[in-house]
Amino acid sequence: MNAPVIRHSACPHDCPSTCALDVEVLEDGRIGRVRGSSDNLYTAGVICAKVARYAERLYHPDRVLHPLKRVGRKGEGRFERVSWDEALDIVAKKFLEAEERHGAQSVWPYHFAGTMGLVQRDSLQRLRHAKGYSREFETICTNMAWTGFIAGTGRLAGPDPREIAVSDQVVIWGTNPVNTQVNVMTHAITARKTRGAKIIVVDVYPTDTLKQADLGLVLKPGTDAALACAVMHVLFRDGYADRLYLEKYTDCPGELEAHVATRTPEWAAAITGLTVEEIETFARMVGETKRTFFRLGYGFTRSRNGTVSMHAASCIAAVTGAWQLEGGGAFHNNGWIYKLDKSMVEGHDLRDPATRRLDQCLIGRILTGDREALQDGPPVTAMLIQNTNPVSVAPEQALVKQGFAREDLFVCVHEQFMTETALMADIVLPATQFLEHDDIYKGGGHQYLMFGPKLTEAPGEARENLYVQNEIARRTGAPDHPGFHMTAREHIDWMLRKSGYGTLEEFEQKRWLDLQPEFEDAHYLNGFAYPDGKFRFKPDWAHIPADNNGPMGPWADLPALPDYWPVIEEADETHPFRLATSPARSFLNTTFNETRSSRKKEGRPEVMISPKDAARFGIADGDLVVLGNRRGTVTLHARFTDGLKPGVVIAEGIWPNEAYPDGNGINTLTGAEPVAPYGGAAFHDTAIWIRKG
Ligand SMILES: Nc1nc2c(c(=O)[nH]1)N[C@H]1C(S)=C(S)[C@@H](COP(=O)(O)OP(=O)(O)OC[C@H]3O[C@@H](n4cnc5c(=O)[nH]c(N)nc54)[C@H](O)[C@@H]3O)O[C@H]1N2
Ligand SMILES: Nc1nc2c(c(=O)[nH]1)N[C@H]1C(S)=C(S)[C@@H](COP(=O)(O)OP(=O)(O)OC[C@H]3O[C@@H](n4cnc5c(=O)[nH]c(N)nc54)[C@H](O)[C@@H]3O)O[C@H]1N2
Ligand code: SF4
Ligand SMILES: [Mo]
Repeated sequence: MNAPVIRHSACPHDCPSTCALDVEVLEDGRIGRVRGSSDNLYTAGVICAKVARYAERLYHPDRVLHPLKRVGRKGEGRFERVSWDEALDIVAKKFLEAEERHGAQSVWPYHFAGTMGLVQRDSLQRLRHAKGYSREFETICTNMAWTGFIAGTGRLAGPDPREIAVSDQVVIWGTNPVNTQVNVMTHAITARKTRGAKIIVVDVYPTDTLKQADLGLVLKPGTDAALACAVMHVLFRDGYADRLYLEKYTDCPGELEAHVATRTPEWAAAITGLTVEEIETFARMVGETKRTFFRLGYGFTRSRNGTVSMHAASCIAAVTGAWQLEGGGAFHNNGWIYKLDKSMVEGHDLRDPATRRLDQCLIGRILTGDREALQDGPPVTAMLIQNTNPVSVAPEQALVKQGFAREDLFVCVHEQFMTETALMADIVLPATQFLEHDDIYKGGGHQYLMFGPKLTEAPGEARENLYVQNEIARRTGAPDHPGFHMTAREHIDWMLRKSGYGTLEEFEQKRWLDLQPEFEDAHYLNGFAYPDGKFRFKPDWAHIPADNNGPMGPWADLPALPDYWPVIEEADETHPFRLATSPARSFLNTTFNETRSSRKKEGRPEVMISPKDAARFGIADGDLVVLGNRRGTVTLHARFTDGLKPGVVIAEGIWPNEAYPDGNGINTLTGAEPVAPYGGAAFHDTAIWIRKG
């Protein structure tokens, strides 16, 4: 047999690393091993284990291969094979019926980031806008983090992430890159090896990232802003603040200094559960090492005060003036730099801003008829779901399941696997995986725009998202639009040309485009992205330049200056524990739930609890325990874990509901109420009680 041919792609998953991939294509056209491209400076030859073994997911015996029509009761799991034509005709008929009965807004196309491909993911918008279906306010992941970061800087961008490797100190805050974005570790370890850089990690339990740190801070969930304020207190107190920088580049340094004067390490210790010494040490390390790179993750923003925490952490770099140095500053995501023209893919000319934009996280309330969540509009009676698995990942899971069980709700799920959402569908359509279709990807955690071409044939009758979107448009009589007649490659070519990035042919040759802005821009040396060029310690919370539905949640009470904002779901006598639902290494949300190797590595659903806390409730290591709150209960096994703060428990991963003895997944416990000021779900901010099962 000949040696496999190496072709190139990009990882399509919702992971900030968006790795450049070298893919073995075997003689028979099948895919072999997947590796990280070593000539991509961010990927630098390293990818996570779950994607390295992607063939397991591609050639999985459980892939959906044919269109299916439900024959049993809802959710019973009995389907029969039908043709694509028959399936799509049923979908079109049901959508037209819904439209006739309650208006077009009773149809809710629902998607997220199962693929991050800009064509296959976002073409759903074109269908939605063409038909006037309800829009989707995409809140499940980024709202608090992005809003909080933009609050200070004015835009979602920062220093070149590759500069981590030339930093003298890397602060990895509220992210667990060993699990969630392995390349951050690659560059941080390079800095450690080549420059003796220190690595500091802030998390709520001893993650595998934290265990590698020179200083690992385990604090109570939702208290990061207190830590940030105390750090700034010390920086001002001990002369580490860069006063020239503050004067030139920030809005109100004097007010901030006066404000944090009372935010002492003692004050923060009482809130965070850290020792005064830990806080002083952290602050001193940050003060003494100006070239510090703050790599701010999503995890610490998934709390009811998460936006404030992100903003507070980003303020530290402005106090030290770390932004001025290569390898210094704060980075969260590079969304702003790409400036792609997506008007064709998304059909912007068809968009009617008056159409309601339903909050994705409120899907449970929406499907169970909550008037406020429905924005006083018609009920949702028909859905097309692509790239997401709400019957596992959405908060208020009990309501979500109740909603999907409605007999009067028609659901079409386009999927690669029989997910728990697909099981609730009336029609299931087989979807391609990324190596079976063309797409274009932008890196959130780096600065490359990348190409992911079709490299192999899809199995069975699997078809790409674009096909389904275009066919439903045609069969429901949507107004015509050139976007409905273009192939994925034509869409990519159009997007590149219109954005000033050349042609698809050139892009394909280059494999990626490095869109890193100039140093001065990336480090905001030409000013921050507000009209006066100043970083905001005091943001105008109702007018952050971020995508939003207008201010929501208790936004009017947001603290003016960085502060600990006590709106989290505090523990109390009846709910003595705080639960965070951190990411599992071998799953990506629920993707890879289906592969045997990932299932084996993750074992079983467990809750990490400190032996001391467990003893108080008569719980032994490995016992079945019940976690509960007003939203429901979850049964799973206890795992003794050292290094947790008292009263804090961690459940890693989004396992399918069915993996739990009582069929209730972890999101049974998480809440959906929008976080201020622009929404999002507080997945790591849940008060619960625990008892022996
Ligand atoms: N293996 C794997 N990789 C993934 C994912 C996955 O599920 N598994 N998910 C992908 C997706 S969709 C995303 S958005 C990214 C997210 O990746 P990250 O930015 O890493 O964010 P999270 O996964 O939410 O959580 C990161 C860490 O934050 C910690 N944390 C929780 N609450 C707090 C807090 O209050 N303070 C602090 N300091 N830390 C806290 C958690 O314990 C966790 O270790 O990862 C992506 N990559
Ligand atoms: N408890 C708890 N819940 C959470 C989180 C948490 O930290 N804790 N994290 C939240 C976050 S950050 C996120 S982003 C969400 C993510 O939640 P989801 O977006 O639902 O992510 P996945 O569970 O990975 O589901 C993606 C689905 O898309 C499918 N898919 C992939 N590619 C394609 C394609 O090309 N076409 C089609 N039709 N389908 C495709 C996959 O097979 C998979 O079933 O979960 C959230 N839920
Ligand atoms: S680290 Fe993230 S982007 Fe890289 S291969 Fe793994 S899932 Fe994909
Ligand atoms: Mo996410």
